[in-house]
Amino acid sequence: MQVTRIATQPIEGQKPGTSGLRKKTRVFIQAGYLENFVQSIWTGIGGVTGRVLVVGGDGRYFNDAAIQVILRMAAASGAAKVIVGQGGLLSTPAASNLIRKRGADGGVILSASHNPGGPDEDFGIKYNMANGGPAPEAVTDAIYAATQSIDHYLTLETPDIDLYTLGETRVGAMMVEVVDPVADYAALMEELFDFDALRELFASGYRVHFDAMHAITGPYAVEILENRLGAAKGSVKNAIPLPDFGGGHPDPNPVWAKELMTAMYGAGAPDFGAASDGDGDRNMIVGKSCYVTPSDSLAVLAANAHLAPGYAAGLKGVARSMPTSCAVDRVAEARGIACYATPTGWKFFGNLLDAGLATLCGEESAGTGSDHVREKDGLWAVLMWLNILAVKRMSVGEVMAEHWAEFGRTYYSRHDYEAIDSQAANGLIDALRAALPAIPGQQVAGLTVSAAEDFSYTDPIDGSTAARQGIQLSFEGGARAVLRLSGTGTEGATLRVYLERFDARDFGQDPQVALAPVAAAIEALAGIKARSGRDAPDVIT
Ligand code: VG1
Ligand code: CO
Repeated sequence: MQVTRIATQPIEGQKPGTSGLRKKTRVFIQAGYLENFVQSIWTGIGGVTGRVLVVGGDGRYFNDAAIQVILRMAAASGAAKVIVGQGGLLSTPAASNLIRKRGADGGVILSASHNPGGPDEDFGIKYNMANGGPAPEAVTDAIYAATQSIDHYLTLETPDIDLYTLGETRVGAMMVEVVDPVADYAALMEELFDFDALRELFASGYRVHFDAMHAITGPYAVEILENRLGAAKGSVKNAIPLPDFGGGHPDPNPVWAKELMTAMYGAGAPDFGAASDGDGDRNMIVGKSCYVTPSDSLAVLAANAHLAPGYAAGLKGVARSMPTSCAVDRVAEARGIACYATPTGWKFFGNLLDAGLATLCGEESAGTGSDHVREKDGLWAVLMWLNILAVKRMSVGEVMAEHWAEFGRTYYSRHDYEAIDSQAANGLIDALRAALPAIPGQQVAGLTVSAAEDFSYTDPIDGSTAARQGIQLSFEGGARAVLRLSGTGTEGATLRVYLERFDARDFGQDPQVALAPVAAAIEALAGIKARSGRDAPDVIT
């Protein structure tokens, strides 16, 4: 088989964002677009000669074709072996686990995660390191630099590789091993959670509604919840991964997982509801008429993790992204463990997990995970919740009531202004940044600003820094707001406004009502309506 050298030139804009490179599928399928980026990954990581990689994706449109390109290019550049999920499928946490379990040098994950899929929607690609976690900024910067000077890529002339038959085949000098995408992941979950207790729970008639949103977690959830744990057949809804996710947004929140919300808030609701996203790393938890915000979910898991066998020894520490609510901080304080605040994006948790400084991590965007892999993990969070509920013999609502009674409630909401004009969005952040020194002490809409900063982070392990990670405004009395621009969108800019307010006594308010004063203060300070041209957020979660 022939290695071919194809001349190319740099393509603008191949800069990885919060989680890899995401673009419209139409952009990705242009001749040379994916190839340029893949060759730049090889360059950015110092080459793939002799290396072992894991490759898989969430099954969205272009997943299979992209994997063929990557396999040819890995072989042409001298990789020793690629381990690929059958049918090209791997959830993000399962890929992370495979990299770790098989001692691979890294992995390539194809997904635009919670973004919709299809020819007119989004595609994405990211590189994960030997620890199973997303490449840190030093590596994504090197990859981006390579995209700016690339002049050729290497590929192998070979027919399409069979991704459906399990086992090994040779492609040139490289071995391709097709593996069951679910088996190793399911085995890991059995190590962490009390499957006997969960089987008993389901045997007693406990009902779950898991919405896989026609994305990657379908096969994982059917195998674990229905086959191994005995949840009723059909508990996993929308279980077949589809290239366009059935036309939906595979983003597990009350807006996009409407079907689940309707079931959980209706008459005869099941005991427990959950959903995951495109690539299986996010989770949404909802009890009977009781939606759990991701920030609260992280706090509840931190307070109760020791009830699951894999965490019986307690937690070494916890970490949250900076915009995630401070609910988990209160648990950490009460338990006497450290709590770290990092910039948005799972890559910032990697060093804390590797160094044993944190056991649990979470993000307000429905991402929770632990040191069992180096990615957030949707189904893991679902099993952790179920394990806790099985031990406590409580409903989700009872667990929340107990939690707030002990730690107080942090009302929380995120307001997204999607696909607004990029210049307007940057103008808004720039103006706020420029005004920061003068903001503390100001009275706005009845609230007094106690601190205002542009968040920057220094990694406690390697000393790397990340600046300009979001404008954080704190108010007297324990309210806080964060404004930042999304790094995963593919159209214009998306402004995210994160709002929180602590209440030690009153737990029964509607979050939007409880947070209205904070939202009003932010509007007064940032002028979102005028600058974005929007009267209200597009998505409130
Ligand atoms: C969003 C979330 C962030 C998450 C990232 C990747 O990023 O806010 O918390 O880590 O998506 O998640 P941004 O830059 O758009 O705010 V996933 O599940 O889409 O890989
Ligand atoms: Co995801």
